[in-house]
Amino acid sequence: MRTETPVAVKLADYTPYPFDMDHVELSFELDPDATKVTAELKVTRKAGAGNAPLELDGEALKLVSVEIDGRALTPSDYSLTEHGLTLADVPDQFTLRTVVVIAPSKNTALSGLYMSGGRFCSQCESVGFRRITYYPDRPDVMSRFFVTIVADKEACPIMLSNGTPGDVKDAGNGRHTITWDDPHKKPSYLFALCAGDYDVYRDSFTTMSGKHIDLAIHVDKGDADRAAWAMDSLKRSMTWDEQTYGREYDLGVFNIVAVRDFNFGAMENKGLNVFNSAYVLADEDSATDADFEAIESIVAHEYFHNWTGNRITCRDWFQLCLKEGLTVFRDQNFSADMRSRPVQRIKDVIRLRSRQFAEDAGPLAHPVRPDNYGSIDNLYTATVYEKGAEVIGMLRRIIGEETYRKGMDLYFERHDGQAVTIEDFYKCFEDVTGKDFTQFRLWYAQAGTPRVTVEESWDEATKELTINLSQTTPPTPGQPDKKPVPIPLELAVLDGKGGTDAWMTVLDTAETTITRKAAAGRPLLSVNRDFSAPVRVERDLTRDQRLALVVAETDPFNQWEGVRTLVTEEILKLSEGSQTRPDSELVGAIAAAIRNAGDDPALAALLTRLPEVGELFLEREPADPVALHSARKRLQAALAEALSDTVGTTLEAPSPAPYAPSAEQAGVRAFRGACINLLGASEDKDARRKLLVLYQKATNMTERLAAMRALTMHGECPERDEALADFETNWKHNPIVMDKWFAVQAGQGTAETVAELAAHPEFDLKNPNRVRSVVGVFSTANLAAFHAPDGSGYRAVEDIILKADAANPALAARLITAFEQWRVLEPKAGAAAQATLKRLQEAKLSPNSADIVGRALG
Ligand code: 0A1
Ligand code: ZN
Repeated sequence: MRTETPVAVKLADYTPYPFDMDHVELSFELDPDATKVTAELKVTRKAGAGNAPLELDGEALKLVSVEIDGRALTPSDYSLTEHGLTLADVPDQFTLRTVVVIAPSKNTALSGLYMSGGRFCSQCESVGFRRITYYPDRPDVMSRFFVTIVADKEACPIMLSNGTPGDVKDAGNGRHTITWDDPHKKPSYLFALCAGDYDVYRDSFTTMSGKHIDLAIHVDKGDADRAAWAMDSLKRSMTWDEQTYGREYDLGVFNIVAVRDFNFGAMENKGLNVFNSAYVLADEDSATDADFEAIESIVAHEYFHNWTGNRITCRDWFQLCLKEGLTVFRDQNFSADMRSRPVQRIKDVIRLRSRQFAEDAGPLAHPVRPDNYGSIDNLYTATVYEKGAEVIGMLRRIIGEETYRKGMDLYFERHDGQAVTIEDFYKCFEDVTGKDFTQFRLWYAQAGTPRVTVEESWDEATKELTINLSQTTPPTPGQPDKKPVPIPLELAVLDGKGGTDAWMTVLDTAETTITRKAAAGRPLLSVNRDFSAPVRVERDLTRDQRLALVVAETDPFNQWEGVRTLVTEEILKLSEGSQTRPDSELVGAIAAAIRNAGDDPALAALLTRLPEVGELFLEREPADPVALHSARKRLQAALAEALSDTVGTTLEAPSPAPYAPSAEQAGVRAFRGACINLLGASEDKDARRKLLVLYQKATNMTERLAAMRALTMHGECPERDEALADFETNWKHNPIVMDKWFAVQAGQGTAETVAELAAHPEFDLKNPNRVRSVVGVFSTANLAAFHAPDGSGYRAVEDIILKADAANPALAARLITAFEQWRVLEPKAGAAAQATLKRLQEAKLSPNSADIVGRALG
């Protein structure tokens, strides 16, 4: 049976909820198979709301009873559907009491209340609360929540919810109870409940006004020590938000719970953040530097939501970027302050370009603030998050840091406790600057990545460089014509001796011309420094001009970008056959740039990393992943050869000891990892043996994993098999580490590898991390195999996606987005991808997956 794609919800249809619901009492009698949820809602009709009925959302609930002011209702008093409960005739003020029963143990969608590792846990954003009780499950209905939990003492010694805990009391029959009171009004999506037996890592924090906060991280038994880094990250985040935004924490307790089965990275529930355990647990033995870095940034992200998301929330889900774009911008700046700003910027841009630019160029393109959606879970996109963050970055660049802070202060003061819109946010900046941001807000309304074309000419007589800048934004689904957007471009003219004349211009028309005087000879022009705007810059430069620019460049981001552009052009030439071997002069220049960056090993590591196949998709149509992969490998091998001495001396030196997850040490290990990776690409006969030794001698997970991955780059060989077998033996009891074992193989192998991994006894369709480490990695990081022209890659994932969809629609829908680029692929793969999407469309899909498939096919 074929599923219809969901009906679109439109921003233009927004109407306020006709009732206030300012006091909510919930009571949970926890039982994995039958949890009884009693909800008492104090309801008041809003002035001017007429005689609107009371409409409550509800899904997968078993209704036991409904009462108004203590009077039991009969089914003829209400209308009950699979989406909710409607009471037509209600007084202006009353207490509604409902009792429902839910089955957390059967909840495989991981939305609402579910079980993970034998413990209760909830996920309510965006629309999970309606799977817990009947309620107006929308972010503009804000209430004070009192939550009582009754649970078995032995199974659930710890019972958590939002706010402040009351005393634990005996409830008879081996059960106990607690009531949590959250004094801050909140929407239902920020509700959370976790209960079970945990080990707890505790600490405390004193805020800038001297308030004491109890901090606790709840993890699996035996894992408490591995929460130390997450705790350290949390305390640094709390300090940073005080110092950078003047924001103090506002409850006496802050709890984090780590769960193994989770659809996303983490969730910012008020005072009770729930995390995917992969983003909490770390130690040198089991976690890589990338893991430590991810934990630091996700802990910060969720904590920062306390102000940007919780204290001030979204009026409706179209405003999602109001909290997400802003909070990503905040966490990126936190990470930049904790580590290296240029390195952070480069990593953020790699992520943006590989995920968001691809999204913006395909059938799933949508504005940062969409004006309609089919399935809300599918709105958690790179565009909303990453492009949303870039837009805030441009705002700050245009108005300056101090004014940005004034605007933010006003936003916090004016809208605290409210559910607001992007317009409300920009009004604050209009009020502090006196400027009009109407045109700037086009960044929220227009999809597609703007292209900026740069042309220059030099007048030797007047010593003037004339710069012509023009912009266009390509058409995207439903948006054929685009208007010019304001693009802040950081520019500089460089004299080649370190002299830099830098300035910023805001390109807000289709085209403009600027002239710049130079002191002496023709300077070199540096454009979009620090990636000041999320655009594609097009310049007609020769290879030698680009090389000269790399040498003269004084902006670290653009130095990296210059090398990146050269490397990209080289891979494209190799993949198209216009060149058969990597150009030795170019390879030498790249190797020199890498050696010169030696005093910043993190930057050197980034220079060593060639663009992934997916990033090259945007450069040419049709994209041929197999040819791109092979070209990339050839360039990598040439680079490995040119850098063999550097690789040798780097890896002969010992790894930093004793281990610390600091940025300095991580930088050193990043370069060591880059060298290990070059050995993976190396045609040197001895490379495999060297890699196996590196694997065996590694003193930390970063290098151990890098060596194992590099061995898999060599394909089937005894050394690879030995490393994989050893890793599995050592880590089979640690699911987070085993995810890496699955991911390494999915990232390099073929369709057959996917089939083997899916048949492994530890492959678990119900665990999102495990499914992502196989299917997600294969389809996004192993594109030559995924997009194999014979369709084998697609067949390998199709069945898994269908099975996953039956259990967990949000997970499956996300996996299907890997097919979004089918139209730009070379004809054979393109046709096979399209055929797969059509088969999926004919199958019985969840609304989430049907939404993606329908849009992808267009
Ligand atoms: N607000 C979270 C992300 C998140 C969104 C949806 C989820 O379940 C459907 C879970 C988490 C964040 O930005 O971190
Ligand atoms: Zn977020």
